Amino acid sequence: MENVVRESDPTNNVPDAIFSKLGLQLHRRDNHPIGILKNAIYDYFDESHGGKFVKFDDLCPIVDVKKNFDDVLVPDDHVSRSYNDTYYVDASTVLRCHTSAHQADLLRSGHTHFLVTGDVYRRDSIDSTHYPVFHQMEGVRVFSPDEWLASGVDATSYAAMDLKKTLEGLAQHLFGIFHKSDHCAVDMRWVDTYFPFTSPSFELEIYFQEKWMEVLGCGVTEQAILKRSGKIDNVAWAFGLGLERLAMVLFEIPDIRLFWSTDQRFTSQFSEGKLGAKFKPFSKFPPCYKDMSFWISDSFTENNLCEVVRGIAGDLVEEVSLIDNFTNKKGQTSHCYRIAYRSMERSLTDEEINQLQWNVRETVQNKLNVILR
Ligand code: FA5
Ligand code: MG
Repeated sequence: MENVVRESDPTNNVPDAIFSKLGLQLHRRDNHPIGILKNAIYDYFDESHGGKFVKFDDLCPIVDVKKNFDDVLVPDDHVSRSYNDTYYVDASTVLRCHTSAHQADLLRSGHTHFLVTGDVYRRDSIDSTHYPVFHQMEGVRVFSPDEWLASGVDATSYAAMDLKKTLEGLAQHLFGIFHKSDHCAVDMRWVDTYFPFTSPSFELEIYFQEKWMEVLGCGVTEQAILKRSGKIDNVAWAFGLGLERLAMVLFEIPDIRLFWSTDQRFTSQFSEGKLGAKFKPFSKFPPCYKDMSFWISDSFTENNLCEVVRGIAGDLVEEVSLIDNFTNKKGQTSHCYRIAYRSMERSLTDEEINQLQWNVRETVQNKLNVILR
């Protein structure tokens, strides 16, 4: 029945593979790395804030556009609202693209310290640290004037300082020693950034697999959000952590697809409360690379390409990367993408890969309005 409804609704862009992830709730499994990490973060907040943080981990991921965007001040023309970036169930309903979708409601109902953990959904690129379904934990803390007045600094600086201190404390709790030491467990840095719902805003990056990887976004909550929930004299901070990315560092999990593996060789390596366990790769099969070049049209987007590739190859695709891009004298633009195929669980045959690539080429040509070269 769902299929009938979904296919007849032109505003629905949720493929079956994504739809089938709804309800799996990896974050509520105590023996799964995502659940183990969630519980460790709970422990940290319980210890540091005496159990003041109220926890939510079962809020429905299907939300109104209003909750996901308007309530957190995302402008009407912001890219994240587009069908290219977000999964729409219908014109006014989305699969939440962040746990920030619940901030405003929880503030309105009077909460001042809370954590929201859940599965979130995004049309995105394909590589070892991006997956269309992942898990975030949102944290929000509201301060009352007496908390910053005594400190002598202004409300915003006070909240920003407390935010960074709290998250550095979390990093210390999870990884041991915080940066700037030769003996540190991980290298981290703060980067200034922009979010519609916070100002100032920051990201925390961790050095992983020879690159800086963003693990969370955070900042001081925009006053408009607090005012709307009746908190006129307050200041607040908020953060949203990517649980997969933190878990990859903590458990040394090399590829984000592994979180979805039901292979015993993966699942048996993790158990409740064991944060330190390092993942032992059970195999490393060779990747197989296939390149494809085409003339793009104005409507071409990389997210659409990734959606097609994932629709055909599923978790057998490891990475899609643009390796060449040029515009000729006639103004036509050509892209060359390299697709890396590799299973996490077995060897792929040449035949199998050729068939996948053939299907990808055909579908790209038919659906994406491009001309293969
Ligand atoms: C947000 O989602 C903001 N809502 C976070 C926030 C909350 C900021 C509260 C301020 C206040 P961002 O789009 O950067 O921000 O995503 C947050 C984290 O989710 C990223 O740092 C990253 O760790 C993770 N993430 C984002 N996209 C993916 C993806 N495709 N796969 C896996 N993890 C991802
Ligand atoms: Mg970001």
